[in-house]
Amino acid sequence: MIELKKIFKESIQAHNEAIAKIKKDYGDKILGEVTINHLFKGMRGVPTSYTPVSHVDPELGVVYRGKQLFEINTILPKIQESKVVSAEAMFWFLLTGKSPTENQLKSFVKDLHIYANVPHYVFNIIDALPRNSRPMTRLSTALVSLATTSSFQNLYDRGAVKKIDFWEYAFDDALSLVSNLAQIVAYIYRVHCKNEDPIEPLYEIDTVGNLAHMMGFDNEGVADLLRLFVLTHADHSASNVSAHTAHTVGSALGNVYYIAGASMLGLAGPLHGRANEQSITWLLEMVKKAHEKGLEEPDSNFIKCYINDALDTGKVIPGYGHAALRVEDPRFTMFYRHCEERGYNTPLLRAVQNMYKILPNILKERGKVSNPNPNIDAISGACLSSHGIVEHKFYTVLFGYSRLFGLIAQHIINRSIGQPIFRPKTISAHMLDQMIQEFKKDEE
Ligand code: CMX
Repeated sequence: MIELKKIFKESIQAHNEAIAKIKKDYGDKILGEVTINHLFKGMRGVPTSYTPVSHVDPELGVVYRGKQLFEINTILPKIQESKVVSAEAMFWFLLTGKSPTENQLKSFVKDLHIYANVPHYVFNIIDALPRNSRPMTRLSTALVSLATTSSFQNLYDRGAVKKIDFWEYAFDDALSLVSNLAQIVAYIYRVHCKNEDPIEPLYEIDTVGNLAHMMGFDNEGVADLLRLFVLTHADHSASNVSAHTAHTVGSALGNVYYIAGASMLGLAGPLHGRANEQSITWLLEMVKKAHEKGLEEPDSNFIKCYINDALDTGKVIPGYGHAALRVEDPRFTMFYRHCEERGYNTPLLRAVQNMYKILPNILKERGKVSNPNPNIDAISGACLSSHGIVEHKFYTVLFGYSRLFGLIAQHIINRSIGQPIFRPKTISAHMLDQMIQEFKKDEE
């Protein structure tokens, strides 16, 4: 048994005992109320899911295991000279709530190589999709196609696994997926975004270093940016579209590959993960329009007019606003500082900075948007672009790659806490009508 599995087993036993006590002592306490408006507002803010992994605080941003991102980057171990925590350490921490030691991290990096083995048919399936398929379609299809390798599914189908042992097989599948992700993602990038040959993985290097290598970037700048991607995108509670999808599919005892594929389709929507692609398209269009007007770069007057025109025609500005946050997204701040500290200064990053100075005030003045501040998607694409990763349609794949670390950790935990099938209640128009009649009677 690899060490992480042993440590997870101990931590989850303690966790489950604590939850059993909470259910016994406080199980009937009320967490919130649901109004009719909630039905028509995406159940915003209604507590529906549980995970020990992360939550989103309206003021602090995402909090992993009770810790903010800045803190996590200082306490978890890094690979060699890297300035950003390693993805393996992140996964360990998300799963167990503990930091691996330097030696544990080194062994875990090696352990993951043992699990790595992408069957060749997966690449054939990725290639077989129509030429105009989006990279996220290729990613989710590849992930679902791996279900044939699921030991959980195969044993479950044979009736050979007891409920109490589900997590062990979920764990093995999950590690296998974590170790194969980089190769799948890099293949989609090289072959379908760049039209170039795939690059073979290296052995004994960390998974993100390997991803950068397989994408064709053998430099620490790109590897560190991708590690920052994992740190900032790895989890975001259990209630956003991708995480909630993962929980729902998993609650029906779907294997980790179904969960991963389904959650990536949720992430692919423009109001969720794809906002980072849309944000970069928006910025590029703004720069292009400024050039057409004879400006070298969009200046503040131009940006103000451009934004106001967009808002007047009912357009949503990608990368701004948030359903749960009420401050500037700390993940945006981390990317901003990452670029500043390294002296990156491309026209796109300058456009991000100028938008940042102007847009929140305009949104605030208009008074409609709950949070006028930037979220991570306002800058992550410009950072990738400044590092030479200019294929915008690929950006959500990198977001998905990073997010899967958290979703996979949540999945293993869900299997070990005996997560029940998810089944909230639907109110039909007929039922609502009946309820309204009752309210009217009460008012009379
Ligand atoms: N530009 C213009 N209008 C915006 C806006 C923006 N960036 N953000 C919100 N609004 C509008 C909404 O469309 C809504 O308008 P209507 O009442 O006409 O429908 C109004 O302001 C109120 O919305 P809200 O309460 O502030 O925000 P929601 O919780 O409804 O939506 C979100 C949140 C993220 C979908 C929204 O802010 C948005 O569309 N932002 C741009 C897309 C984006 O950046 N998404 C990524 C979010 C992070 C992630 O999940 O990955």
